[in-house]
Amino acid sequence: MRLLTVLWKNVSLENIPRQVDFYSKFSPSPLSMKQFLDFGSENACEKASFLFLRQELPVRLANIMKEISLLPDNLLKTTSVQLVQSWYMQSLQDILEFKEKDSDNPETVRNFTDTLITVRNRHNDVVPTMAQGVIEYRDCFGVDPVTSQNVQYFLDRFYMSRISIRMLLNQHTLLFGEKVEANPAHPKQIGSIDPNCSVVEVIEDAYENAKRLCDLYYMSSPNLEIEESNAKSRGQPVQVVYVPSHLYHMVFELFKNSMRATMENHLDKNDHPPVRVNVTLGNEDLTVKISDRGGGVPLRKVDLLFNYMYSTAPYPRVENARAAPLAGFGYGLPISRLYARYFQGDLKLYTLEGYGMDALIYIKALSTDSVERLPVYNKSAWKHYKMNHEADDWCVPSSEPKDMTTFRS
Ligand code: P4A
Repeated sequence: MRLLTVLWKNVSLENIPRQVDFYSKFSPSPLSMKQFLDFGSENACEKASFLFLRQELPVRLANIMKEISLLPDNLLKTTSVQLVQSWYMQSLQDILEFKEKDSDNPETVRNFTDTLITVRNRHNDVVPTMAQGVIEYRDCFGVDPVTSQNVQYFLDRFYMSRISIRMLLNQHTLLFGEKVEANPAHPKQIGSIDPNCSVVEVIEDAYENAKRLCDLYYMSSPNLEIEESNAKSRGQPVQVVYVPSHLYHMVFELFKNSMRATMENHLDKNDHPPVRVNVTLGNEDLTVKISDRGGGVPLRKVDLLFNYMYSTAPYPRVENARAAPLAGFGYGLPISRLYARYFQGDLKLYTLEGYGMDALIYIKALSTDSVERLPVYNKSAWKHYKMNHEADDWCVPSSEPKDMTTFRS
């Protein structure tokens, strides 16, 4: 009976490893902002989106599933990673069922949208579940620089893949799904994209919500000072074609960090230096700088703030454990950086130890430059997992400076 089912239904879970091999041989196709907008314009075609996604989603899923399967056995075999892997297999199977269906049947196209909603919900808890896998691994085997580097490489690619897949799922369901999926609060958005995203409005919104958390915990909070400059159209507000929720995610995270550092660095006074934000639109870049006077961190520790293995709770984290609500931290910074990089931007921290931190978000000013940045599974990615880590090609500084008298003859 089982055999019959397998023969009859081309797509079965038993068959999934073969499907992963097959679809991972295709490279994902990065979309530009313009292409996202075109899918959502007046002549928006649900069928075209369906035809694109039933190929592209399996390709993106299979590419990253290949990388999951290359994880070190000790990590791959944790119950958490097994669970995540099973979600990916199930979702790949669910979507592949539409490969054999008639794209001219409106019911097929409607069922597809429902399937995408199911898939999106299935993957809601991927980030905390993966984090749990890292905790399980760390509790058993500890942290060493090589493992930390490999986990960093994998999770950056894995979460970037996830951001991109959710972007595709959200666009399709927001544009073509039931009315409940549409967003009445933002009628001018094309799915999750705002063609005229007002950067300062998003920043003020994120500040207010971070301030609320800060007030709850510290009974006070730093003020906000915004400076806006538009070098392209002087005096005009800075706008960009962007996903407001991505921008919100990044600045909310940075505000929480700046507020926490500011409050902890000025515990005795009730007068706190403000958090200063500069929003500038140039020809190529839109830059948001968030500056605080929270004392900064030593340069040596900046990379740790982006490190998945070191910043996974409940292991001791970078600083003290006092700041509970504002430290809802965990993967806040590394994932914010992925949101920035997803459309070819970046997020950088510049520390001035003893003074404060400058956090910079770079966003492409032109929608023609905003193209998805996607990981691809190939020989070069494969090497990263199979590489044997040889000795570093930089000297290890000795703690004892050599006594120069040694060299006297
Ligand atoms: N100084 N500066 C920052 C932090 C400290 C900071 C900090 C102690 C460290 C860890 C943390 C939150 C803040 C900042 C702005 C940033 C990032 C870090 O964007 O002032 O949570 C783990």
